[in-house]
Order: sequence, then structure tokens, then C-alpha cells
Amino acid sequence: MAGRITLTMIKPDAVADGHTGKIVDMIIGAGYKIQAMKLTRLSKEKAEEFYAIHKERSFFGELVAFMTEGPIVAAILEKDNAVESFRNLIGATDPAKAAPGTIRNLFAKSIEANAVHGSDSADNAAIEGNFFFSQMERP
Ligand code: 3AN
Repeated sequence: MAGRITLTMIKPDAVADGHTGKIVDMIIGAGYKIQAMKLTRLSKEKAEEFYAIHKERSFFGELVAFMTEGPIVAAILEKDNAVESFRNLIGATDPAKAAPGTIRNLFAKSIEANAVHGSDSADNAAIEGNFFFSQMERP
């Protein structure tokens, strides 16, 4: 399974703005199978855990505050070469640099409120999938 899954979050900005359906439609249209999906909200502790790799970065506090300000949609997505292909679908972290037609180009507001998350490696996809979903939630 490693290499065939990635973990996405539709972030609080995009959920609040009503873009969930359009983003899920783009994901399915790009050929991903949804293995698991939930609407949830990160606590401060869980957001700090998810983004622990960034804890020394200047933007860490703002990132945690932003990611806890409202509900998110988390999903495990399956496709060949899932991590890399999904990062191409979402575009660059900074929406000003995201290619036309990518999810961030269409829906992100800023480098922080950038609409979606995508795992950056197969190992992290597995870790992030287990962070959000139990075995029972992954039929
Ligand atoms: P990506 O989400 O494209 O993998 P990362 O892992 O470098 O990007 O950053 C994780 C998250 O941290 C980003 N999605 C974004 O919300 C936030 N972030 C990254 N760089 C900055 C920055 N310079 N200022 C504010 N937030 C940032």
C-alpha cells in the first residue's frame, strides 16, 4: 500500500468558504479513490502534533491557530504515485506560485490559508493516515 496513498486535509478556510464539494469533485475527477473521509476539528494539541516538524518555524503559532479555527475535512486518497501526483494537483504552497488550474490556485487565499494539505512523502502519508483514522474507519 505504501506509495499508493496520500493524506489530505481541506483546511478551515476552504471548508468555511463552502469549497469542500468542489475540491472533493476535483480530487475524484483526477482519479483518486477515497479510502476514508471525515469532517472534524483539530484541537490545539492535535494541530501541534500534526505539524510538529514545523515547531521551530516562525509561523508555527499562527499555523496552529489557523488550523484550529474551524472544521476541516481529512481524507485518505488512493492512486498510483499518490503523494507526488496529489502535490501536482494542489499546486505550490504559496498560491501566488501555484500553477493555473491547481486546487490552491483556484481556492487558496494565502500561504497559510492555502485550502488543502497534501502529504510530502509516502512515509508521512502512512503516519498522517493513522493520525486521523482508525482501522475501522478505513474499510
Ligand atoms: P505544504 O503544505 O505545501 O507541504 P509545508 O509543509 O512547507 O507546505 O508547510 C506546512 C503548512 O505551513 C503550509 N500548508 C502552510 O499552511 C504553512 N506555511 C508554510 N510556509 C509558511 C509561511 N512562510 N508562512 C505561513 N505559513 C506557512
